[in-house]
Amino acid sequence: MERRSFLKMSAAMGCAATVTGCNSGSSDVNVVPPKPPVGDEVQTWSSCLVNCGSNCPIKVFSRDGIITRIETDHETNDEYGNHQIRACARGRSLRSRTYAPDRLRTPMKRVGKRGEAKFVPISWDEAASTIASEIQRIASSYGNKSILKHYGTGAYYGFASSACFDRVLNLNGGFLKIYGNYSWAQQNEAAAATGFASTSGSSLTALYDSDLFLGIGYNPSEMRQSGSGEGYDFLKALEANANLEVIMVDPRYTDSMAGKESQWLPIRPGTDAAFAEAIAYEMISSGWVDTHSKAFLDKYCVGFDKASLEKLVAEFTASGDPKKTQYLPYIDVEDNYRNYILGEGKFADNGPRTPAWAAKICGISEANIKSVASKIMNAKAPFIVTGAGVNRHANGEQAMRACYMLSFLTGKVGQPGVSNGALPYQGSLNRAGMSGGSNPVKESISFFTWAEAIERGHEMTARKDGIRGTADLDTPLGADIKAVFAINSNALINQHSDCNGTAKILEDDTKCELIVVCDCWMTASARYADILLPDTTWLESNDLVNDSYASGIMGYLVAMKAAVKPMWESISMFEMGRLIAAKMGKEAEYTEGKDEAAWLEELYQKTRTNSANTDAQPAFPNSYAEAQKIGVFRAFSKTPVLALDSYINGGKAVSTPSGKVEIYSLSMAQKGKDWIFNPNVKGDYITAIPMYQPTWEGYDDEDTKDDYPLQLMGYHTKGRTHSSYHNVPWLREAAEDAVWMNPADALGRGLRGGDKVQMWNDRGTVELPVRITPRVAPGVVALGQGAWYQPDIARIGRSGHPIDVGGCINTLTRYQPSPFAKGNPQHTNRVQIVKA
Ligand SMILES: Nc1nc2c(c(=O)[nH]1)N[C@H]1C(S)=C(S)[C@@H](COP(=O)(O)OP(=O)(O)OC[C@H]3O[C@@H](n4cnc5c(=O)[nH]c(N)nc54)[C@H](O)[C@@H]3O)O[C@H]1N2
Ligand SMILES: Nc1nc2c(c(=O)[nH]1)N[C@H]1C(S)=C(S)[C@@H](COP(=O)(O)OP(=O)(O)OC[C@H]3O[C@@H](n4cnc5c(=O)[nH]c(N)nc54)[C@H](O)[C@@H]3O)O[C@H]1N2
Ligand code: SF4
Ligand SMILES: [Mo]
Repeated sequence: MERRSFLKMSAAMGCAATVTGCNSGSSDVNVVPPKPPVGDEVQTWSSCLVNCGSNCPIKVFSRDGIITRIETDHETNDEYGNHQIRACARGRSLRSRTYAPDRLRTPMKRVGKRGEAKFVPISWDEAASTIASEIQRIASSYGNKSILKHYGTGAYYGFASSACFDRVLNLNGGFLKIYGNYSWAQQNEAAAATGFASTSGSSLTALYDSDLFLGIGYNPSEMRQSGSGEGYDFLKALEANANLEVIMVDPRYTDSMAGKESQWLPIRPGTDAAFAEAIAYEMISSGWVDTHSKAFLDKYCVGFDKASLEKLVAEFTASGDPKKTQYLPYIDVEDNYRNYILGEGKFADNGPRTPAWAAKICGISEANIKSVASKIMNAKAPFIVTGAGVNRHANGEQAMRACYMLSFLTGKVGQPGVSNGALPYQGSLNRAGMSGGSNPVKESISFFTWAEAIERGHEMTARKDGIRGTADLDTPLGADIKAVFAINSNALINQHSDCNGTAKILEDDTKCELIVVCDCWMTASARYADILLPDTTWLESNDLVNDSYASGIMGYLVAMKAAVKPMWESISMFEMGRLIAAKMGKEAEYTEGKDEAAWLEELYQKTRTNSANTDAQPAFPNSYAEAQKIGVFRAFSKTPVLALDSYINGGKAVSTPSGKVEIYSLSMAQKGKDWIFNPNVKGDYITAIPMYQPTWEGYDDEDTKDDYPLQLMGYHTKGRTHSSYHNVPWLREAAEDAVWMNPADALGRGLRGGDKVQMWNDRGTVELPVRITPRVAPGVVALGQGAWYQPDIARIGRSGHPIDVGGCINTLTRYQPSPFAKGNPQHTNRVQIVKA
């Protein structure tokens, strides 16, 4: 179908075909839709605080202290820019989630073996005094570095957030910090090394001025589903610019396509760098770069060719500045991008990165690679986005950098309608939050290496393990992790790699001696707790929240008001922190003399005052109580934001060591030489220029290909936000949890759609249904991440582990930190599948 006619049809259909919160596109924009009848119900505002990047407002109706129904924002006339921030199917299921039978009702302590999930109820008094005395004991026996506040993103509250636990742990002398995150670890490092932030792309309103969109692993319709989110901004930009050619590169045919694309290029996971390099080859070998963009590359970038690196060496030498001269031993002028792509100089043995070379690796035909290259060269304003799916791989850092290069090779970054390859700009309203206090512990570990640090934290170093904050590259962290606080986190087991391996580390309670889990439901991670703390849910909470960190161009604030009383014995995280601090004799320092209501009023007033000085802020009433009646405050700016505008058009240096966009990354060159890598892990090295890295369990990995012929990749599914919302039966029906397989791969295995299959590798076995569909590339299988790990100890799978009948992808993923970011490669896996 033509893209234009699809857009007309999709407008007519509304969003019936998808589980999104996207808006109807009604042409009669001046009509505010009728409000749902209130009757004798009470209506309050809450918010969905899950980690999807948006915190959508939620309208809650209740009667006699019971939630009767959930509605969404219908408050405006829905004209784009003043549109409704509609919740997706997940947010609308919050009544079921709040009343789920597996809600945690009282504090509990473990009585069986760790992981067996045998608990008995205890009082809040006992929970608080156990935690207080345990953290005091562990800090004095092993040091504060042995206490970890784990990664956790289940609730983006304003003040009743996990920062309450930071306060408690800081009052106890501090804790081990983490850097990076499961979302963007590799791309954050890749972007910083190149000269920008990973979220510094042009705004999607800049797409109105573009004629070519290239989305590499970019799927906003499924991963930014808010009715005012990035998915909606993307849809609006496509509608506004019917001349835009849209090319999508993804192993899966996603909802971001669904007829809206001009071309889908299914690619093999982890091979985007090869695809990008072949496009670069076409652009450079044809002489196009020399005639069209060489002047741009010379002026704004370093590392394209030998001359640019020689110039850099001369400048650094002349500067005498040790901040610059420290890099001189790491610069090899032969190691430049042009040589590499053309297969010249020191790269003569590699051969040129031609489309014929890349096609064999990435699975996109030579003709299609050449056609994309020529479209990029001919475009007036190419807008390229590389999504974070590309970063969550074994070679994520270099794969991202390789894709970023394409925008710079055009020489057009900084011009209207052009982006730099990063994720699009997002608008946001600021709100004040509660500080976690100051942490005297200076060391930090990569978020991903925490379970390893339970076993060998004492010997982990910067050089081998990316530890930060130690005296030098070889000074060890010097402590194993002895206590873990998993606060609104399911990354204790479910969201971390290698569930079976992690379970083994956690089960031994002589290693990690204390595990505290604070959640609202009995999740896979909650089963591994020593002490379980039941939190109130969003619908039972008062707080002030903003639109979160990736909510599209619209910024907003929601003044939440509890619709119902805290259920059973659940209390807020603020109250939990207060109880523990009191047992430590530090209640006054913790509360600073304020109760929840006083904190909320203070943060509201700070937010109001701060925002009075910025543009386009909504008007806020005098008190928080008045704000709660209004509920939602929004601000939108249609003015396009351009990537790297301040550098290209404003002359402000970027924050790389050279101050320029680094095609040759000095920090990567340095770490690539100074750090120690594991020679037994294929792909464990860092290069100064982006290069396609064949890796362990990659497409071309001979070691695992025969046993595990299929590449398995995860994706972020509409049915959940990570593991959150897994326990809502409606959503399990609406978005099937099945592994996607191409008909060509199903044929040889005698599989039919809906069959139950077993999928396994050396790390585990899962059992789940198969969905046979051409929406996934041959040789690749895909599974929505986040289902709850549920090992059935009565049944041992082919891998030798209990079969995970929950269907959690992390039963199959490998714990192997990536070379530079030490991040999570959770989309890189190989598996075999047979009928169960
Ligand atoms: N294989 C694979 N694994 C992945 C990913 C992948 O793509 N593939 N993605 C990774 C990414 S990007 C991320 S960000 C992580 C996310 O990992 P997590 O941060 O663990 O996110 P969730 O799974 O949503 O779990 C959050 C927990 O918070 C709880 N929670 C929700 N609301 C509240 C509340 O109000 N109070 C409290 N106390 N708890 C609450 C939920 O029940 C849930 O147990 O997962 C990572 N894991
Ligand atoms: N519905 C929903 N929305 C979410 C979340 C959720 O769990 N559910 N999680 C939220 C969070 S915390 C995050 S970090 C973001 C994550 O957002 P992303 O990282 O963008 O999400 P993914 O689904 O991992 O990957 C995006 C796309 O990349 C594709 N992809 C994977 N590997 C490759 C590859 O090697 N090459 C190419 N070209 N494409 C590839 C996937 O098929 C997918 O369509 O989503 C957020 N939004
Ligand atoms: S999951 Fe995300 S898009 Fe859906 S309602 Fe919640 S915040 Fe909005
Ligand atoms: Mo994430």
